Amino acid sequence: AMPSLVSVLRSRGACLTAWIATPEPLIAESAARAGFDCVTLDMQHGLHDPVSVMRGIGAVALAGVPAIVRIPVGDFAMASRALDMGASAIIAPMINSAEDARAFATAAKYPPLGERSWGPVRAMQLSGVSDGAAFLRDTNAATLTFAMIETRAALQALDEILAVPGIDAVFIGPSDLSIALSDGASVDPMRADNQAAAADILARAHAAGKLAGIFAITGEQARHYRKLGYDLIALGTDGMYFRLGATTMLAEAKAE
Ligand code: 3PY
Ligand code: MG
Repeated sequence: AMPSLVSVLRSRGACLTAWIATPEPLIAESAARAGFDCVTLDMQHGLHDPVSVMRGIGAVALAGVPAIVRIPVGDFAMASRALDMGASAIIAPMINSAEDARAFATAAKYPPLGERSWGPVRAMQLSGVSDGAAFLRDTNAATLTFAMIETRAALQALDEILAVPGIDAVFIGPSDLSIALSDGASVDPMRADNQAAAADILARAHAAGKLAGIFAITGEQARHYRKLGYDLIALGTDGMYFRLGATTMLAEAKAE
């Protein structure tokens, strides 16, 4: 059976996730086999669609690590579908109010936390749980909801978002947050004011008993975030892995 992100977090403390935009299962499986703790399939800026998410989750499961899906903005029905296909967690972008957070939780959690509709055939097969009652009992706790905090509105509503019972975690989008905090003047995740805002979000999430994740563009940034205590750290994207590998190998080949 495919391990859940919750169980991997429990055993390792923090997880590094690959971030895959290309809707090809072999790319997701390769990332899983490269040693990431989990693999995220991106439907917001990546090219994944419902069918490639279904196939990608299967490929990641084959490699024995959990899959996460980032849904498109506001497409909370997709959160239910991705969970039905066996996603271990959902990252929802641009959660800017308690209302957004409640709509997300409503789609992602079974009653009494939400109103997720029943139909988890693939998820049950991957989890190895064949008893519907047991799956219903355990799944709200085993599948994580990450609300992305990446606007001024989200920062203002943070405590209300954190108070929504079906929201398990926040996930900081440091690029969008840096654009928002500079009123569009710059995109710079490491800018001091942006890092201070991120540290504040992390502290408030943990104080509320919720998990916190963030996106890192380099290995060095990811190490920095690991030391700060983030629970989930996304590292780069498939495009970056390809480019970095290709340019490094070409430079070696062309060296005198
Ligand atoms: C952001 O940095 O805005 C993100 O959404 C990271 O994926
Ligand atoms: Mg973003």
